[in-house]
Amino acid sequence: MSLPKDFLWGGATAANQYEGGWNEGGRGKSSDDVITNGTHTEPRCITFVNKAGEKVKAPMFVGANYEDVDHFECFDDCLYPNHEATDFYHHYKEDIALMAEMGFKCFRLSIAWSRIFANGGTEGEQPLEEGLKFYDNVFDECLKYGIEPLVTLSHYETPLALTEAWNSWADRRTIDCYVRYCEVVFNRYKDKVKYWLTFNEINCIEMSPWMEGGVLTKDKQTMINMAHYQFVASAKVVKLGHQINPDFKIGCMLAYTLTYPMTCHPEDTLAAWKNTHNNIFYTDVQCRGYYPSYRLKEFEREGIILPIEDGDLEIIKEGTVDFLSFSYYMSQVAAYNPEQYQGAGGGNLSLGLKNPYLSASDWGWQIDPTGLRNALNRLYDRYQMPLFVVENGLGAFDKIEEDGSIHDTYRINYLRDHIKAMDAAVNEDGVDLMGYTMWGCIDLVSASTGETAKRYGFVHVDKYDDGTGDLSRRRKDSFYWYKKVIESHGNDL
Ligand code: BGP
Repeated sequence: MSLPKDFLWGGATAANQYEGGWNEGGRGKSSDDVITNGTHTEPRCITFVNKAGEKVKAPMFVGANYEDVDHFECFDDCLYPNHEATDFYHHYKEDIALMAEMGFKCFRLSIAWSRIFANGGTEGEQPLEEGLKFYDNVFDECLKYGIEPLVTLSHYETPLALTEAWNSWADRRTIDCYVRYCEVVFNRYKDKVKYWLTFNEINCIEMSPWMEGGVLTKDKQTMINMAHYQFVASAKVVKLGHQINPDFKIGCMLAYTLTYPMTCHPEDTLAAWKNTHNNIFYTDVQCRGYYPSYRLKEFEREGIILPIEDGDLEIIKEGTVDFLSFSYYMSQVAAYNPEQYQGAGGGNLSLGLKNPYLSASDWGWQIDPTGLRNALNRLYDRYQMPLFVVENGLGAFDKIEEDGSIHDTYRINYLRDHIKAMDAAVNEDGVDLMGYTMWGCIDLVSASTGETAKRYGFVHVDKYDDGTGDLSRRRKDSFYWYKKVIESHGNDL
């Protein structure tokens, strides 16, 4: 069997982890410019000076309170891997040529909002021509090779000026800034870009509000306010985009986590379902256009109040997305009595319980290709709208052999099994799937740990965790393998 002829095969990246050039072209700082590198076990930190004048490093996933911050600062004794990242800014021609050599039909990237509006697009601020020109060049380069750009409007970075002004997405005023920014890029690129995503992994708000939108808080009410503002912003932008170009396809983006019950104990099934609800709450709103009852009940129980203003619910209803995109890396296990079981361990994300039937990556992410078929079916059953796998891949240590080759058979095996699962979902189960952009096609910086040693790419970048490396590019074995896969529409695996 094979995947459809117009299937969008390709790779995915994001400006915060790939682009670099953080202080060029008038670009303003983003929330990612003040996070340090981490390791397997040490978390990434947000660095700032507090009201008492002390230097603070607050773990990114736990955060700090906005009230504690006097100002953000980069400290001399810390490394900030996102500043240079893997330097797409200066290598875009070379990188896009490599993508074309593999036969990419689609390249997912994000626009760095603070490259367009250094201060986030506050009232009266003018967009930066140099930033706009950079993405013109990037899109022209893609189109030259027949590669369709897929653009994420906000991927894990927000102009730091908005955090400094009012704690970013914790404040309603950020909606207008985002809409202004989107209007500028929609108008500028309306003849070059057709596919857009409003917020990367929007459901990560409640795990890391800093990563998702530059918000410093530990408070659930603040996170839910943030979610509501992003829902309204996303819906407004979907409507606006369709006015600017009716051919635009604008999607949402979910970090999908398939959760299994640990046993067939009915309470375990409920525990797994609760996890699933937490996960798909975000797509329920963005794809169906209203708040689901299970979450409204929870808010009522916990005294959380949605900051709804006149017109918000109508906007959310009218601005449902055209397609649902998601990332899929692993599955999880839940139990009603989790203390009885061993955790999946590894990394610094919450990974749930250990699944005895699966192996895991070096970062403890439990590898589950069949779970992808399951995920595609569940999402398609629930929403009946086109799906797009915009992230999937294996973060692994790579070794360069003496002759310069990199034999990443583990990566090929991972991707092959996941592509087979997609094929089954499409050809046996009838799922409508638009494409597949594997994550980190050219090596880049890890979002959760800040490491470059956690590599995903078909192309190796000479860049290391101590900041050294000449940034040169090198094809891995998987590069040649993926080229064959695309050429054969997924037949030759
Ligand atoms: C997703 C993010 C990406 C990416 C990927 C891999 O959550 O959208 O930005 O980084 O996960 O995660 P990591 O980089 O932590 O290995």
